[in-house]
Amino acid sequence: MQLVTDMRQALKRSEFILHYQPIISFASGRVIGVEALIRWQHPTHGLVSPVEFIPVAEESGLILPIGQRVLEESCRAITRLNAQTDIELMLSVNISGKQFAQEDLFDVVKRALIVSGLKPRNLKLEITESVVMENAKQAIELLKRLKSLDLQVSIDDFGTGYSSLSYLHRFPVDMLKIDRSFVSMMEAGSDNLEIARTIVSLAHSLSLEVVAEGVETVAQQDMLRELGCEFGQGFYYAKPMSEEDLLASGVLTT
Ligand code: G
Ligand code: G
Ligand code: MN
Ligand code: NA
Repeated sequence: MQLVTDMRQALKRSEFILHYQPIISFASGRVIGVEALIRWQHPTHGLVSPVEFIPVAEESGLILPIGQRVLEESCRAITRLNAQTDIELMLSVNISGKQFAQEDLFDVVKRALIVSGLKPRNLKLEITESVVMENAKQAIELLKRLKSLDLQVSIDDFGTGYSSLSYLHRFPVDMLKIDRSFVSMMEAGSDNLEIARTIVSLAHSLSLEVVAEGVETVAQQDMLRELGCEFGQGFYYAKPMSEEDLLASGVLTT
């Protein structure tokens, strides 16, 4: 397939770049971390969204070398940012299903931490609900092993998978991320508001923190804060941007 050949080239030519989207604390109004989001800086097509190529990268196995590059580069970038600013940012990195099933994920993560010098407590791995639930027993073992590195784990796109709620407490995770589909149409009296409320209360009953993704309006922020959700991420605060723009934008220091 042509796309796979192109992606192999892109990897060699370093056409994959990372953008970082701020995550804000509702309590302080400050940026507490960023999520790394990959883009393909294509020589003719411009900036290509991961939606277009991550599924093919998954299928072809290219997600493994790409994912390793993402981990190392983002850990290095946040180490640099943390050295240049007063704040200590957390870095969230998406781990796909195939990466999570990879034999040496533990070694890949450990290596990224060592080569970058990022403090393990400042790294958070985002794994989707459907991936962790697919093979729950193995997932629990791998998560325990990863967490022995002193990093954190969040369950991404929460609410869209098929969590056995009775099972959730066995997962050694730190945070749930409310999927943006629930935030998008969250109005007073809506089903989405009730779903968000349920997720926050479930999370807190398990001593997990909650971040809402796709926050686009002040109204959404206020409802989420009212529910007790701790963190928000979305266009209302900032779009994903390059490391350079993140520093220049001033969003980290305000
Ligand atoms: O940034 P954007 O909204 O276009 O991202 C779309 C999807 O691509 C999201 O579901 C996100 O989780 C996924 N994605 C973005 N960056 C990465 C990455 O570095 N690795 C993996 N596995 N998925 C990513
Ligand atoms: O699946 P994951 O949560 O990793 O995906 C994050 C994706 O959501 C990124 O592609 C990012 O660009 C996108 N995104 C971030 N903030 C917003 C937002 O406020 N609204 C919408 N529609 N998309 C967002
Ligand atoms: Mn994510
Ligand atoms: Na998500």
